[in-house]
Amino acid sequence: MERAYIGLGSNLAEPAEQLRQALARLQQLPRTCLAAVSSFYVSDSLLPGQPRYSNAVAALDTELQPLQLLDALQAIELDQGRERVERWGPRTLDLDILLFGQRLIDEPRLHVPHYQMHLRAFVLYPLAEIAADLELPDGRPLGELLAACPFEGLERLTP
Ligand code: PH2
Ligand code: MG
Ligand code: MG
Repeated sequence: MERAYIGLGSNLAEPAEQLRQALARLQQLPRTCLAAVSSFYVSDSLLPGQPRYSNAVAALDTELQPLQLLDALQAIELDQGRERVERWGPRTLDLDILLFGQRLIDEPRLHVPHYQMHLRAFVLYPLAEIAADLELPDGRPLGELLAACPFEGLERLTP
């Protein structure tokens, strides 16, 4: 059993509803327990000219292997109407494996820790809500990353 953290994001078709639907699906994953969910946060897209994003982070305790989990997450993305048109294009649902235990994964389909998660307020602040004492695989404490990443521009929605 390993603890994985999943970043959820949506900026199309009722984003908060997309996140709620995705959480219901995460709850039903085989050999997996949805252990914790952060509040939802709203922020501008990193790419200008797109609708604002809703984001959250979930903790999963899973016996799935990383690529099995990735397959399951991509199936949920597709079921919720994800279309891969352009990189970083607007999306109904994005489910990213942020961390998988303390593993470093560098495969064509999967890079863990997730690329640039350490720089993104919409990942770090929800993650800190459910895993305040976390350390990244390189030993950096989450608190150190937060201290270097202003909360500015994030809006936390009350649950
Ligand atoms: N995801 C992106 C690009 N930009 N901006 C915010 N605020 N939240 C996201 O999840 C996000 C983004 C591509 O994955
Ligand atoms: Mg993403
Ligand atoms: Mg993604």
